[in-house]
Amino acid sequence: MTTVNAPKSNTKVNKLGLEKAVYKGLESTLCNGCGHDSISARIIDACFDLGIRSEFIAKFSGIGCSSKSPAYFLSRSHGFNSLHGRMPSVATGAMVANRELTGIGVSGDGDTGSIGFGQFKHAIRRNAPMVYIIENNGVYGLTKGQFSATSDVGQELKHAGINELPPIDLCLEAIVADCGFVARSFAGDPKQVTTLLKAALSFKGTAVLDIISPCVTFNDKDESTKSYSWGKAHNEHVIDATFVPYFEEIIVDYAPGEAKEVELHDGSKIVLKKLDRAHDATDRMAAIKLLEEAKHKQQFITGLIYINQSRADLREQEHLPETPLVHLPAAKLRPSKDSLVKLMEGMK
Ligand SMILES: Cc1ncc(C[n+]2csc(CCOP(=O)(O)OP(=O)(O)O)c2C)c(N)n1
Ligand code: SF4
Repeated sequence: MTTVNAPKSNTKVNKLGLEKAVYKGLESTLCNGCGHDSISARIIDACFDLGIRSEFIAKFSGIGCSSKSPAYFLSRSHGFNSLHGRMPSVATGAMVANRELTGIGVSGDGDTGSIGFGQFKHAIRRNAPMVYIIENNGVYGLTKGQFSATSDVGQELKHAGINELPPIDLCLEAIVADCGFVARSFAGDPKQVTTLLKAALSFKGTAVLDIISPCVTFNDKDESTKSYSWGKAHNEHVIDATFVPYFEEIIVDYAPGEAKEVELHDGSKIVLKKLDRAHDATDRMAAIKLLEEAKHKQQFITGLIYINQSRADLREQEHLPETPLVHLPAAKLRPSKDSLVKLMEGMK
């Protein structure tokens, strides 16, 4: 009998021994060049680099081109494509039911800033454990180019006319709602998006990541703050955030003394490098002021804008048992007949 050795593959594998291809999804049906596809690619990169097991990820979305995108990454994960604006409540329920899962919610600026605005605020208020990604293109892409709640005032769109309403800043709204992780990036900045995604995936409460994601079909005019050209010209990095996973060697490429380290719950660290603006991401009021100032200058600040790890997440608030609720037998989950009788008696 002869033994044939399988040819050794030179393809890079992660700490689980998995190739990046394992983290991919279906072929995208979005327009060529859509910023949402770049974000899907970054989610694949981040999960591959971190060595996350796709089977322990649950992807959630609402309705929109952005909300279609979970089909294009992590095909081995759980997924729920919910109703328009309803992603946060579906994700909240699933995260409570199964504490073993890491949640990734993908939403649009319409899905979050318009119909789902209340849901967005309440998920943050509860500190539902999930990465909440807003693929922000300042337009309703799927329904062909209406203004969204983040469209610029005075902006003109072919069919919608001129927008007279001021935009909602979703990072500002997240900080006001007491979100413990608020970051903004630009789909065309792969390094920063991947870094922030890795940090967000290691955060234990709601981590909001607002990513400017140009809609090449309905909102890519040079004067739009959500276009590629505007993004490239006005993208001001507030901090250069370097994420260092706990299971890898710590590698830093900048001089000691310039960095500020924030330790995340799982032992991994995020190192913040102050650039020309001395922004302290742990200072809530400074973060609000920064965003307000940027709004007036029509700039978008990118990087980790605010971090606060002191809030208990929803699972802690609910005192969930170690065993995920989905694995508990019905007898343990349902109140006993006696306790229900007592409850009813108490209401008489
Ligand atoms: C209850 C309800 N209202 C309206 C719609 C129509 N609708 C579908 S997607 C969408 C907006 C999508 O915009 P956004 O969330 O910004 O995502 P994008 O397509 O730009 O990625 C709207 C209004 C719907 N599907 N359901
Ligand atoms: S319409 Fe816009 S948001 Fe939708 S897929 Fe095309 S480029 Fe992307």
